[in-house]
Amino acid sequence: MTTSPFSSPASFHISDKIASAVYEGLMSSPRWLPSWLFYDAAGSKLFDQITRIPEYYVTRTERAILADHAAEIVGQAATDRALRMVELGAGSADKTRLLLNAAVERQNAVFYEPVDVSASALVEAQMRIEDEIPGVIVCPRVQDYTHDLELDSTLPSERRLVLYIGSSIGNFEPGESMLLLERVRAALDPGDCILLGVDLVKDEAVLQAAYDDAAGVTAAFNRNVLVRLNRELDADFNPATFGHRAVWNAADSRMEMHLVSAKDQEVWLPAIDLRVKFKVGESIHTENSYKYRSGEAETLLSKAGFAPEATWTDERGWFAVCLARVR
Ligand code: AVI
Repeated sequence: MTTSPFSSPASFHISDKIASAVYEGLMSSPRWLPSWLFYDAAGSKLFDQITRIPEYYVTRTERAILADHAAEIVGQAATDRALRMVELGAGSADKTRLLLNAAVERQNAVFYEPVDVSASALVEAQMRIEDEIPGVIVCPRVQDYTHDLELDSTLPSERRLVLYIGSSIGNFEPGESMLLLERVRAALDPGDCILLGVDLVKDEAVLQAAYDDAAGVTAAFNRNVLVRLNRELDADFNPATFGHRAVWNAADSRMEMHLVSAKDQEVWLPAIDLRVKFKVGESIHTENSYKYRSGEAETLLSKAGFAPEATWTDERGWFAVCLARVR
């Protein structure tokens, strides 16, 4: 039996992963929390709302690119073989659907392998997709692709296309995104492909609005992390006393989200035996969202062992979808 470094009442189950990440982040200077903490049930719902707010151009722009080029992307990835699609994350709904539809049109039936840590998200994706697109056979895989990725071998008549869309790569630090792509590459065979969606550097005002929308949905998404810590670590954060701040960090080419304490205050997190004193104006850094310059995603893919083959972008040059093949 492994013992947790954090003591907690038997009735109060806490995940060691959350406990140690929160402890480390809140003890650091400046303070931070990992952005994966956003995605509990409420946070995932809020993110879903974000994808539909007028200022958040990311989802809409990528969807338009995929809608325009799905058949071409699928055809180029497949060459003369049958495509098998893997998605990192449990299905980005209508964007994935565009590619699956194109694959079904091309080859009548397609295997779709969503990879996610959440078994329930996978079941939900499987039911939704099999229901909506006849011809798609869903093979869910419960795995944490941020740590390891294992795929079964394919038939000689098949080729894999891994979808990593939605600018998800942007939430990883540069070293981590390289490791992630190398891990994907190692799980694939020569000739298999990856489709990577990256958000591009653009006017600061556009970025700022996308991460600090007028309706306050992103602010609620950011604060929800404190609600989660209250529930899961029995903490006593008052989320209303932390302001949402979104800033463009030009030097590091990333949008940052912070939670800024509106007053001097002390927060108690009994489950990890931690008291944190915040000064007014002191912040918790909760997310980085990296934005790429033209050609940078291709360079990253190249360094990770892929040969970039094609990039599709929108008219404004706000988002790029890159197809690259394992050498
Ligand atoms: C999930 N990820 C790509 C989003 C992003 O844009 O970095 C998360 C997000 N954060 C604030 N708004 C959306």
